[in-house]
Amino acid sequence: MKTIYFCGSIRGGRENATTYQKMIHHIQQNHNVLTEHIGNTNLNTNEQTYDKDKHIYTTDINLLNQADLLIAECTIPSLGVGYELCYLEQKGKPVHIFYNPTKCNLSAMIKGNNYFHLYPYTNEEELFTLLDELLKTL
Ligand code: 6K6
Repeated sequence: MKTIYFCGSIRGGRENATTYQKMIHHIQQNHNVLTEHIGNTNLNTNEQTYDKDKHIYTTDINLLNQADLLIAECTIPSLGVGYELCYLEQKGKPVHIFYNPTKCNLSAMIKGNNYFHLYPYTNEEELFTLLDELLKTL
């Protein structure tokens, strides 16, 4: 059983929150997901105070340090997710990135980096087939 940090957009936009939630539930069948809250479909993303943001940052860095690997859904661009991908790259931990190329133009800083494992998908069936293939290797 691996300890996984799942990343998805929060302030970047919550349009794909249901997909994050389904991916998290799928991963949780066999692994420990540190960030179940990313799949919360009732989030108020407007609530933001400096103190709360400091707490979120400190908590998430602590969780990132505990993770064996990172899985991200990157179709919705998010500064926070980009930061997390880079953070785990610097720690030398595996980073797996899912995205739908028919719905986004993924940044060259992600697509052009050979360190990252990329999983382009065009529909939900393909997404979960690719996710299963990855989970089988863990
Ligand atoms: C409470 C419940 C769910 O979300 C909250 C409050 N906000 C955050 N809580 C935890 N992690 C967060 C929060 N906001 C951003 N993050 C981290 O940054 C997550 O790990 C996401 O992967 C990433 C999203 O960044 P933005 O830039 O899209 O917000």
